[in-house]
Amino acid sequence: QNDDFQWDKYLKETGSLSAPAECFRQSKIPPANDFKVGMKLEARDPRNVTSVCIATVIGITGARLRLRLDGSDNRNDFWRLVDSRDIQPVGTCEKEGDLLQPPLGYQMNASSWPMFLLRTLTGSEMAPATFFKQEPPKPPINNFKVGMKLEAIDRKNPYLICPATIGNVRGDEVHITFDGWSGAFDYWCKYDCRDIFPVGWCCLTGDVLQPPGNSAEKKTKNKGVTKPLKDEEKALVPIAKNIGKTQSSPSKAAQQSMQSPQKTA
Ligand code: MLY
Repeated sequence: QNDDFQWDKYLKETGSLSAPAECFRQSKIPPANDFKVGMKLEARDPRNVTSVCIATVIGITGARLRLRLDGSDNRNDFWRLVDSRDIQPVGTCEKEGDLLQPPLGYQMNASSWPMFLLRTLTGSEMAPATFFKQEPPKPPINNFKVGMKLEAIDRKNPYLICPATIGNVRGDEVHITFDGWSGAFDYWCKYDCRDIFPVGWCCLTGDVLQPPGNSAEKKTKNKGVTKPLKDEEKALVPIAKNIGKTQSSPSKAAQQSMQSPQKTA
C-alpha cells in the first residue's frame, strides 16, 4: 500500500529531523504482540473511563489490539497498545475488589448484566497475563522541538498511523500536525501520550504507516508564485471567467471539492 514511502528519503527531501526515540513514552524495542483474535481481557471503557469492562480482541495491528466491549455495539471499537495500562487480564478487577461494569451504551436491561457477564466469559479464551506488557516510563521532560518528524495516530481515524510533524510546543504539550493534510486532523496532546511514535515504529511493529497526504504539495505549488498579469493577458480575463460557466465543465463547487485535500469516507 505504501511501498513508495520511505522515511530516510522523505527526511532528506524535506530537510527535516526525526524526533529522538527518548522523547516518547514508547519502548525502544516495540513489545511483542502475542494476542489472538477472539481473546478476552479487561479494558477501561474509553467513553466512561471510571469503568472497567470485558473486551474482545477483534483485530491485531502491529503492537496494537482492536478492541470491542462485550455488550456494546460494533461502532465504538478502539485500539490499544499491548503495553497500555488501559488493559489487563480477566480477573484483575475481581482480585482488586472491583466490579466489572457494563459498557456505556450497554444494549440490554441493566438487570441482565450479571447473567450476560457470566455467559460472555463462559467458555471464552482469556488472554494470558504474560501477553500484557509493562507500560514504559514517562520521559522526565518534554524534549520535542517544532519541526521534528514522528508517526502519530489520526484520532479521527484511530486505526491509522501517519507521518506527522511537531507544529508547536507548549509546556507539557505538543501540537501534532499531519504531513500533507490540512489542520482538520491536528491535535494537542501531552508529550508522553501513547498515540505518538518515533519514526520507524510501524516498520518495526508491522503496523501500516499511511503515506503523507498531498494537500501541502498543492498549497506550496500555488503559494506566492502568481505573477502579475501582462496587459495582453488582462484582455483574456473576461473570456477566462466564462469558461467555468459552460455546462460541460464542472461547477465551481464541484471543482473545489475535487481539489479539496480532505477526502471524505
Ligand atoms: N476519510 C478520510 C481519512 C482521512 C485521513 C487523514 N489522516 C490520514 C490525517 C479519507 O478516506 O481520505
